[in-house]
Amino acid sequence: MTAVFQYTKGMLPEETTYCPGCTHGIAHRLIMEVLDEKGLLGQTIGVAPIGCSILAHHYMNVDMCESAHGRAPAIATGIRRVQKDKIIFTYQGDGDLASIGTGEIVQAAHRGEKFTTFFINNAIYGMTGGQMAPTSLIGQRTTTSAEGRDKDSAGMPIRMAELIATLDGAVFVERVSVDSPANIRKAKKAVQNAIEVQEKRLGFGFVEILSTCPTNWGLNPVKSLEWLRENMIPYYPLGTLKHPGEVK
Ligand SMILES: Cc1ncc(C[n+]2csc(CCOP(=O)(O)OP(=O)(O)O)c2C)c(N)n1
Ligand code: SF4
Repeated sequence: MTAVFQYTKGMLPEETTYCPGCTHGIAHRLIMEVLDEKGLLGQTIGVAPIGCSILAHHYMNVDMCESAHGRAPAIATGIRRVQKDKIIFTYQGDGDLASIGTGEIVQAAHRGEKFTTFFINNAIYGMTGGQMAPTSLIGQRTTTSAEGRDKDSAGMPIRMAELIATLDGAVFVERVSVDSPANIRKAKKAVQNAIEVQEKRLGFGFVEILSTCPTNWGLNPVKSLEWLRENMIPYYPLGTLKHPGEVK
């Protein structure tokens, strides 16, 4: 019998703390599946963020390090300087990366640090109860924007992939989504390409993954996927923004 689906050795057999329908789990699985398939689990060091994925090191079967809020790129930079042979990645939410850690991610990309960042954009602060994030959409109701995000007081939602793509040190930048099987397959391809870029040490790699937060969006898992598709993708267009051309 042909196996069509298998457990990946990249994930530890732990029950996660994620809410039902949260797509953090899909993002974890994709990254760890790629590392498993490439035989890189034993050579990888991940840096976990503050946020709902703070316990990513409990779930991912690679060496991992925890970082203070937003500081994962600085830690990954330090690890890269002393661990030249390793595959290194950061895994960060939008509050972590696009708010408190904006300086760290911009400077790491600018320097062309040779690691990969997986940026989970769920347009809200998940762990702390649903406050507005820099990525929350105009009109989006959050606990700190009860009437909906207002452009005049909060600015427009920040498009991190576009911002990072302006920096010369960033060589691979792609935005993907995990809202449907087809998009999940494309997301996996982006993860594969980003890791290949790092294996070749071409420069900084950034994969933005549009994700859901059913709990703080106040929607069930299926409606959350629809909300992502109808509201996030039009503002955060999917696709490759930067590609070094040396990977397939
Ligand atoms: C310096 C600092 N400021 C604020 C916090 C509180 N805090 C913890 S998680 C979090 C939000 C995380 O949101 P995000 O990065 O979007 O991840 P998600 O939980 O949505 O996956 C905040 C504000 C903190 N831990 N440290
Ligand atoms: S609060 Fe949101 S981001 Fe956090 S685990 Fe629950 S659904 Fe996921």
